Amino acid sequence: MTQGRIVKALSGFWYVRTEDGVLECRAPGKFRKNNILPLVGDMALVEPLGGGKGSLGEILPRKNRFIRPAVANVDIMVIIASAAVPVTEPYLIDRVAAISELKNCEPVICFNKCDLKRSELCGIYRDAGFKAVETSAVTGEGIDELKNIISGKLCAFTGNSGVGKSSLLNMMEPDFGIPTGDVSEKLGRGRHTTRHVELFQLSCGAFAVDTPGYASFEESEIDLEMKSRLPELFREFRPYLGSCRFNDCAHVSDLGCAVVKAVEEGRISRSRHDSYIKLYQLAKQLREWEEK
Ligand SMILES: Nc1nc2c(ncn2[C@@H]2O[C@H](COP(=O)(O)OP(=O)(O)OP(=O)(O)O)[C@@H](O)[C@H]2O)c(=O)[nH]1
Ligand SMILES: [Mg+2]
Ligand SMILES: [Zn+2]
Repeated sequence: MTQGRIVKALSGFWYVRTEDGVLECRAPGKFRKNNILPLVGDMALVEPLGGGKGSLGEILPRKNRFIRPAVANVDIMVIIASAAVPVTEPYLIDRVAAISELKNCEPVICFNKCDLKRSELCGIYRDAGFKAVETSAVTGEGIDELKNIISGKLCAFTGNSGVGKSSLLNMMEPDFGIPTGDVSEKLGRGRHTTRHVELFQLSCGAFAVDTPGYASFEESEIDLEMKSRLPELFREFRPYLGSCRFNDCAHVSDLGCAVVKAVEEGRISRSRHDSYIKLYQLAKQLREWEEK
């Protein structure tokens, strides 16, 4: 048995980088029986079978795991957004950021295509306590800053289709040559250029997962744990939690709510609070449904 990291998942094969190179592996039947789904980013024990092939033996314990993108052991979630076409909704950023916080994974917000249009949102995220970078995969602006942030970490590049996840990776390492696609084609046919999840090793010492863009984050990530912890998953709410008039304050519109007061006084951004309300309502439905 040798140990390695799963770097790609494609059509029922897992590709594991080991000391002897990348091995193409199948999962044994016991994985399916025990409901074990290996993920890109996983550390695994592998039985080499010769000829560049192997068999997965065991998945080592994970720091965290995401359903969509399907990745494990993510240190940093790089949420790529764009103010140019295709424009990213703040709600998408906030949803992914909250889910990342829940899983002990640091969200970093990257406003790409700044050569076309600068985002007005960057300040909102910096004020809220996030690292936020403006980048361009065309001019190279912000690329070094992004490299510094992700250096030595396993990070996942996420964001709606066409924001430039693959282009940014290519800008960082021209050798990657990852296929990228035309935005108008993506919008027209709703097609993703990137179809599978793959982990790339960067010369800055980072490991980056390129993922297919998605229209909506997997709702199964929004569970009861997320519901109970939702307010603290919005990091800029934390100083106010505990100062509301009612202990069971939902921080939505309640009388005497310290969070709502901070929104009204401009200390918390309204768009972040709007996203909180949407997630709160989603999570609330989930509980009502589960209790039936
Ligand atoms: N002007 C400009 N165009 C960009 C930038 N980044 C990406 N693009 C263009 O946007 C289009 C989509 O880029 P991709 O890198 O394929 O986007 P993606 O996020 O990987 O998309 P999916 O794989 O479908 O999820 C391509 O035509 C890129 O050339 C940028 O910073 N500036
Ligand atoms: Mg892509
Ligand atoms: Zn409150």
